[in-house]
Amino acid sequence: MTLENTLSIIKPDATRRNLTGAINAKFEEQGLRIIAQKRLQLTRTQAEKFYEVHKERPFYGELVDFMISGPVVAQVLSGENAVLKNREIMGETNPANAADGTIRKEFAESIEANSVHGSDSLENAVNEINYFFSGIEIVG
Ligand code: IDP
Ligand code: MG
Repeated sequence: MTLENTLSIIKPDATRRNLTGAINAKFEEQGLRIIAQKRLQLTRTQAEKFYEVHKERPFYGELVDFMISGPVVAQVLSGENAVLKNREIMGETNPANAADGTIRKEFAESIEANSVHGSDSLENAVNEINYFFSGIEIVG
């Protein structure tokens, strides 16, 4: 058994539609624990830095605009194999390809406004958690 932490972000399309609780229920029903959580209005600089790995991709500018278009909820999710498990709960990036029951299938509006972010590796999870949270804010 490998207990992991991963970073989740509930994106502006979902906070706008008051879906924070519905999305959190998906995590909890499937065995992930929310061990840190805060609602934030990201600045442009903060969003640019968070998505720096996508800087060269054609959608980078629009993605940053979207991520600062309203509040987000940053979270640390904990559980067995939490990184991969969260990716499964989220579903594919493009909601058209996402499996039934996943967050993106049920809630996403588009490939961009796809309701949630989740770390894609344990190494990125550590870096992304440290970007948003200090140790004292994470209560496992
Ligand atoms: P992921 O969120 O499933 O890990 P990534 O490829 O890391 O997907 O892309 C980061 C985010 O960029 C996506 O969640 C989505 O919001 C946005 N995005 C990805 N591909 C596209 C695209 O083709 N057009 C517009 N936005 C995109
Ligand atoms: Mg990604």
